[in-house]
Amino acid sequence: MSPTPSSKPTYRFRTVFISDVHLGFRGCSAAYLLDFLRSVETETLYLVGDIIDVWSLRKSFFWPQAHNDVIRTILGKAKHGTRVVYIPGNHDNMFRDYDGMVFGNVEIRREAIHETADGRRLLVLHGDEFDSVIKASPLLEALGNRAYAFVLKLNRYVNLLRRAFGFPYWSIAAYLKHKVKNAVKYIANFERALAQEAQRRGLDGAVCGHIHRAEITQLDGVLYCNDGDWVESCTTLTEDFEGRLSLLRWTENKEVITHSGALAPCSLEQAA
Ligand SMILES: [Mn+2]
Repeated sequence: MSPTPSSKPTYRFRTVFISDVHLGFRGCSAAYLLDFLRSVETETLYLVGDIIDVWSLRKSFFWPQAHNDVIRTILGKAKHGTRVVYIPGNHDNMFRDYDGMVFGNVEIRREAIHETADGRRLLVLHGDEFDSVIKASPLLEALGNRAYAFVLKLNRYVNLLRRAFGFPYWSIAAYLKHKVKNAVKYIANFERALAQEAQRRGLDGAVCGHIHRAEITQLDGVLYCNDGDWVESCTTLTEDFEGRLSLLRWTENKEVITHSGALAPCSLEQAA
């Protein structure tokens, strides 16, 4: 089958994990996420929390067409054979009341155990459950406050300008997070708490979201994966059919995040 100009490339995965989409919040990068969802086929799609930002919707109602399209695209996948598991986060915590139920082919779960193609068992959960055990969490406070909303707003304008001048997407918030010492410490504590929980349960690792920082790393012999977010970094965690896990950054450029944190051009096998 030869690709026509209208047909998009399709990437096939065994599993895709996305979280922290924040639909209903102005900072949500729905257009990039839509492009991603329309470009991939996956057997299982985990929605790892903060998919709909109910907190933000309550403050000011914002629901553009693109946000609706994200929901429709996900429900379309659920209808056409993708197993969709929705694990609510803290911004959409009211859905936690429906633990164990199925709506429109979407399974709602408080948490899940995912088994990779190579037999590793991973705890999948949003991660806000660990905020209380981590002392000093300035980043967490920042996630809810006005300064953060301002940074994201600035982020949008800067990137509109960058795009107008032909520069690729660049995240101010992600950059700042890397530079602020307390934020770095909070991230380290969060990652360790998640890894320890997986270890405590005798699992091989954990997959989470919440702190908006994509990562795959080994901590105390346990795998820690964070699928990132779609307000700052536009990242997703993927599993291929051999059980290999990767982080992708999906903007104008499609990149694989390497273990050193550097970005490499996406070299995924393309199945037309
Ligand atoms: Mn969260």
